[in-house]
Amino acid sequence: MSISPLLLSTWSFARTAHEVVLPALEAGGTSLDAVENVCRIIEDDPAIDSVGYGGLLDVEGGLTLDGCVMQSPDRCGSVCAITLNRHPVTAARLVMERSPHVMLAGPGADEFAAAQGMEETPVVAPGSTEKWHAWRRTSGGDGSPVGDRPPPFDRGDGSLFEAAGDGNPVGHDTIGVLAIDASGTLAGACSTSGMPYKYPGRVGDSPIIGHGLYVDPDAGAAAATGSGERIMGLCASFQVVDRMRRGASPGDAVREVLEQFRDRYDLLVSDQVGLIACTPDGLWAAGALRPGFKVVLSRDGGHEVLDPATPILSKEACNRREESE
Ligand code: SD4
Repeated sequence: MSISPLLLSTWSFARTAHEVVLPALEAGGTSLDAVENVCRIIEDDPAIDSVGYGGLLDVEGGLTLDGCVMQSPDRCGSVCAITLNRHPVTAARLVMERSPHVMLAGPGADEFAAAQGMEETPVVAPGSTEKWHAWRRTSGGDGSPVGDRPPPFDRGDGSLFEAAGDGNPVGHDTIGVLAIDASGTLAGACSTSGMPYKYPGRVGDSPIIGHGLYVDPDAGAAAATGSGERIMGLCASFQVVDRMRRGASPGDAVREVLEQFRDRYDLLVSDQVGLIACTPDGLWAAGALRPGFKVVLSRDGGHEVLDPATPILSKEACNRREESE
């Protein structure tokens, strides 16, 4: 059976990458190549300060990148805390295809990628260093929280982070991308520079199979974006796919998992979680705890930046931590 290929990504900054990658997918390319290539384009863009080159630094001025790729429970790969090149999803694919492991971390992951032929590329963009210095001047530079402030609000034009006038970012976001190719094969990938000004060594949900990404070839695929420390507590992507495996629609699966975030955490104003999901036959859904999340959907030669379904929480409910204090 021939399926209409589909690309679905988190955040509007994915649109330009979709415009490059969709034609190849529709010409018979694989979903695995598509998700890797979407991530590579975003990882190369120094204007996107949450992924790859251009990612915001850690508290000590270093940059570590995380990413993963998945086709099925027995075909997945991941790297975290790499520092020598800006393409963690490519490195993760190499782990999947050329190693007996699923996940490599830190120097071992860098060494493996280099041994597989990945060239070193500059990872820290000049703009990231400038932003780090500005943050040091205003925050004290000790990694202490800069206050609870709203998460990023995607206006749909591809830009997300907006310094709040004091050099401090207002939140974080990452690229999660799901694809279906003409043969009906699913693939997903996730790539991030992690939380801005994180403690060195911090790893979030994005490169961890089942947290930032999960793909079951028979049931569907899901990816998460937002507060990694929240997403990791609920195995969010696995939960979405597992619900679909047991018969839920993508929309119901996304909504039920987001409701768990609402019900099981005392959320900060800064906490946002966005989820995307699709089935092998092309049904899809997206949702978020709060307004401000957008997705890019590409199929039949066209691209749309869309608001997901109504956010789970009202604005008032999102602020409940403040209300309780
Ligand atoms: C993380 N979830 O490291 C990742 C990155 C991010 O939206 O902010 N994603 O927490």
